Amino acid sequence: MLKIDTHLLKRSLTGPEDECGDTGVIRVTNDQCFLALMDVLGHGKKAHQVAEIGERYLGESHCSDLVEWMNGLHACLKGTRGAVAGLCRLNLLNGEMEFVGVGNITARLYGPSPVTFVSRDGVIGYRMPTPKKQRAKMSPGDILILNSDGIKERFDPIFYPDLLKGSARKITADLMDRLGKDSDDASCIVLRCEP
Ligand SMILES: [Mn+2]
Repeated sequence: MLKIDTHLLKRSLTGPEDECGDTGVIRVTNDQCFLALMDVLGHGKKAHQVAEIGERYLGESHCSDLVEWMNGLHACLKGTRGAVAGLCRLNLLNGEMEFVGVGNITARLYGPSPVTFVSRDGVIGYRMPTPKKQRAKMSPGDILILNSDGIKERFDPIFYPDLLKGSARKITADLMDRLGKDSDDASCIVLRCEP
C-alpha cells in the first residue's frame, strides 16, 4: 500500500480568504485518494461564493468514476459564472491513477517517467466538453502537482533543484512563493508518495 503525504494551499489575489475563487479538496477513503482543484472564473467575493458551492459538492460527492464526478460538478455550477477544474483519483493499493481536467488546470507527475496530463477546453457550469480520462501509475518517491493558472504553468525543475524536495506542505509553500503570480488567485495541491 502506498503511503502518501498531501497538502492543499490557496491564496486570494486580494488577501482575505473569503475573496478566493480557487479552492480544492483532498479526501482519503480506505484505499483511494481523491484530489480536486478548482478555479472559478474571475476573483473576489462573488467568485468565492461559487467556489464554496463547488467545494461542498466536491467534498461530499467524490466518486470513483471521475467523469461522473466532473459531470456532477457541471450540473452543480450551472447558472454560475463557471469554473475550471482538475480531478484525480489514486488507488493506494496499486498506484494506478486517473485524471480528468476541464479548462486551465495544470497536472503533472514528477518521477523517473514524468507525465503531463491534458485538460479539455471548456468552462464547467457553462460550456462542458466531453471529459476524458487519462491514466498513469505512481510509485514510491513520485510527486503529483495540480495547480491553477495563478501559478506559472511551465517551470523546469532543473532550475529549481530544491522545489520538489521535502514534505507536501513545504512544496506547496515553495510553489506559491517562487512561482505564484500577483495577478490572480493561486492554488496548488501536492501529493507525494513516500519513498
Ligand atoms: Mn485563475
